[in-house]
Amino acid sequence: MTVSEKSPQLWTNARLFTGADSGITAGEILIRDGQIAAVGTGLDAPPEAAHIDCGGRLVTPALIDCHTHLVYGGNRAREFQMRLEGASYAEIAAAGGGIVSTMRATREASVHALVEQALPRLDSLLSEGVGTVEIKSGYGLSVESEIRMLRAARKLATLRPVRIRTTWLAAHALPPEFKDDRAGYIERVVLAGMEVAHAEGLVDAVDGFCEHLAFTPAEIDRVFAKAHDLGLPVKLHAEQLSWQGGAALTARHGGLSADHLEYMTEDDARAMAAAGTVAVLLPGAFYMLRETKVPPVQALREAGCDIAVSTDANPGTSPMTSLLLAMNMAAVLFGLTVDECLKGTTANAAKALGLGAETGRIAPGLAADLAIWNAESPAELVNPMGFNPLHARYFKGQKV
Ligand code: DI6
Ligand code: FE
Repeated sequence: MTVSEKSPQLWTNARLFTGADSGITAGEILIRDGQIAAVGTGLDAPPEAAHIDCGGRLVTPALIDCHTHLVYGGNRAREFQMRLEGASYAEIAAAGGGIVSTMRATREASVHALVEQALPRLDSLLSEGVGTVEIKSGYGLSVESEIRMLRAARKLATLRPVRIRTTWLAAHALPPEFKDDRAGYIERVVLAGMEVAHAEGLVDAVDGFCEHLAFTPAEIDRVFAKAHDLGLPVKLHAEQLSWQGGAALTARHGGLSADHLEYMTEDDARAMAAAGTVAVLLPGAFYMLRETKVPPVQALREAGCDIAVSTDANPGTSPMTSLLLAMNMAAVLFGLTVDECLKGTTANAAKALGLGAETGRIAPGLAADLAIWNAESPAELVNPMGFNPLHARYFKGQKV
């Protein structure tokens, strides 16, 4: 049976992980106009409603990857090989590698080429039931090429059934031409470019990399102040390799999320919880860098901080395009529970993007972005490594 976008649907015989509560419940979903109209049992459906029998399968909100660098040029496989053969990160950087090598390949690529290179990565995410993806700039490091990255990100949303949120991350690294002029880079590229990109409707949020090898809290503070002037929400790569105070800074600015967080403190967790700033954990980067400092998950729980999980898909430190694998790694490496992993890729990931009222839960009024799994319980999604149990994905009520 074909189900048109407008015709109502009654899904029956489902095991629901709603994202709103823990665990699963047996239930039904009524969908109208691409939105969830009702959730429960014994729902009243209009006579014209299409009936979809879920066959006792697990149904979750479509997954949300809330931190990715999916758009970039080239790859860093050769550098990976060099590191395996004993080269240090510094040697590779000195030989023109690292973020700067991706910068060069990204600057050389047209919007079309960036889209073509990103599509297979996007398709990898979507094939696992993802319905919303955040994509950052940050590999162009000039106004023009950062904007090109975000145009490519927006273009992806016209080519696939997916919701894309774009993030201005010009404060990712200092390009070589500004090596001796940090303030000039912030002023003329990060801040000025933010304004231009925002005027073109390309920016949903503003991010930065706060780290000894990237930008200081004082520099990020300026970036955030500009974001506020433009009415844009902020988020930050914080305490990934060392403690810098970025998480607390983000909380002070009422940020959507602070991400990575291996080196965060209990005070940071309390500040983030009080500000409603989501803690986004990125086990792919932890794994690739062979990091040993685990983010303080118990402190986040005790503080009442919402936790999300994401791929951090990027060519250098997390060349991973599987959100299911990210969940498995968050469980095994960081000690998250199955429930935390699922909430972290649905309800809390939506909150990290400011989309909590639009998607990420199975609740009335939200988009009917849903995933049906060949599974009976959420643990069956988190446990396997490299296995995809997706049965069907729906985007705004349409099977895709
Ligand atoms: N944190 C990271 O680990 C990456 N960016 C960031 O903000 C590094 C990205 C790269 O090496 O290309
Ligand atoms: Fe990142």
